[in-house]
Amino acid sequence: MSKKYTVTSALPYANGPLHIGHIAGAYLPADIYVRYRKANGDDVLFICGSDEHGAAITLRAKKDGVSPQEIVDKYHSINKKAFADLGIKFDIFHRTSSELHHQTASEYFKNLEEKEVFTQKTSEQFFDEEHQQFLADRYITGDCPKCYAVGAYGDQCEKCGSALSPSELKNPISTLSGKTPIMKTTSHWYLPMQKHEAWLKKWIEEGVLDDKKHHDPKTWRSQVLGQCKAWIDGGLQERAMTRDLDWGVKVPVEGADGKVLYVWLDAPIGYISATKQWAIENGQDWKSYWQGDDVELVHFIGKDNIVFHCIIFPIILHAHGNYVLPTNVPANEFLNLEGEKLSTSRNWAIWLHQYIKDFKNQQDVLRYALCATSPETKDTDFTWKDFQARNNSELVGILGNFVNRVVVLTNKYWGGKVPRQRELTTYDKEVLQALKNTPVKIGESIERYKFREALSDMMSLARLGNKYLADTEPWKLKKTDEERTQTIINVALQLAASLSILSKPFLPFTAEKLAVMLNISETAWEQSTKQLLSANHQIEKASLLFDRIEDEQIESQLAKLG
Ligand code: B3M
Ligand code: ZN
Repeated sequence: MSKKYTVTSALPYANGPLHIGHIAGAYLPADIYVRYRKANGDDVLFICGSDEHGAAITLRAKKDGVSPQEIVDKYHSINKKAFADLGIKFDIFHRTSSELHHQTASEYFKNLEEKEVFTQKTSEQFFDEEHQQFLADRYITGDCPKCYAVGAYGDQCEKCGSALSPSELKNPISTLSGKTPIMKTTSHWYLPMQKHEAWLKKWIEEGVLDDKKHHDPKTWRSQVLGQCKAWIDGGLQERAMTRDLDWGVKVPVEGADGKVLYVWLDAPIGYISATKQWAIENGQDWKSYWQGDDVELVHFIGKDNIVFHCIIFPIILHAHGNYVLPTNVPANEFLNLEGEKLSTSRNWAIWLHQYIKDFKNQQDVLRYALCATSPETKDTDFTWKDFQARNNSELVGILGNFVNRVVVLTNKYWGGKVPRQRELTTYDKEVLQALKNTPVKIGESIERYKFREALSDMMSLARLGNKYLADTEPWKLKKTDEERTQTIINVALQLAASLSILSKPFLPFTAEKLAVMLNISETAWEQSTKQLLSANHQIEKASLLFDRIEDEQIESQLAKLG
């Protein structure tokens, strides 16, 4: 059986639109990875969907005075469209409010409950008497015990960043009624993570699972391993897997009325239910992407989701049995904007749907800028100036310029017919050698989740093409040496053709335009190592791949911030 790749991107909460921080964190790298693997002929399934449960959604609904369902319906479709507009091409973009998901998560919980994976326990929790409701952490505000800021949430103080639990807050207030909540006894299902410490440690630190080699820990990013180790060494604890809330997947046990699964239990199961939905729609077997030795599961996420994907979900998968565990979790660090943390409430963000509106047909410019500054090993900064410079000097100046020159000359000299290659100089051979080697190099970088490096290798090939033309000056040779001119343009055209395949994971819209311009249909990665254009092949007229971005556009974007 051939290997299968199940690739997931974090399910975005359907409580607001997407911004560039989300895209850089979990979606663009995954899309590049998947596009490359597909071009490589691998069997890949790319899974995502909306995370539609949890207090983030109910709070948002309350604020807007509408039902949670209305909120998730609205943002599910906005986000689904924004992803498609940017060329983030999931095989399925599902949703956790769907019946299939509820059923899947519910069965999963029952399975674990029967295996006695959970412990049940009662505790005292905040309760709003006026609303007759237990209060999720986010529903309680109070004074921070660490920095004394007012308005800290039950799970975190946004002023000093401390992680809190609701009982630590001074002067707690229910956000529902504005009154002081009382303490009331409630019972919940807990996951005793400490029981799983031994095998988890082996799996994470040595890449060994059930006495078998599972993956090479050296292939994991150091910050991911670092976070996992810190969690494990800090001592794993039990964590409640259910909540008193009326929005979510109902706890499928008698007498558990008013309780739902913790959103971080149900959301990752959303990857599985999405796969089921895809399988139904495509007449496939979902299990073959989740079970069996030949499956590689890869989770693309932001760093704030590491513990859920590297510890909690693996415990859930392992406890159930049969399921594969992730072979890698290439989590990204954060992307800042103009030197500051992205903030939804301060509108310090670039919204994806807004970008798509303001920069028509320039999706690839954002993809390029975000990949080039991808926060793979540390937090990085997105600035509009950098975005402009990357477009004007790299996309327009290098890739666009190279393609334009060679296509224009082919049309001008030979009516768009690819000229013949004659005797090759050492320089020509060097260029063709680079054409042969670069695809392998890019592929290796992508397989190691080094997308910035991969992008830079792709651009190096375009840069080489540009330099080759500048050095050989075929426009000067045309009058004196027809054969030499033909050879140079042929070689340059071969590079351009190869770039139409190599640029596709990063710049899919541009790659398509380039393929149309060169009138070629090859898309397989392996083809990009070859000279794809034969003599006399007819190409189209030149059209610009990229447009310059002017200062005024950048200034008007900067004015929108904050
Ligand atoms: N919705 C959290 C987030 O966007 C969450 C991811 C779920 S992945 C299963 O940070
Ligand atoms: Zn604080």
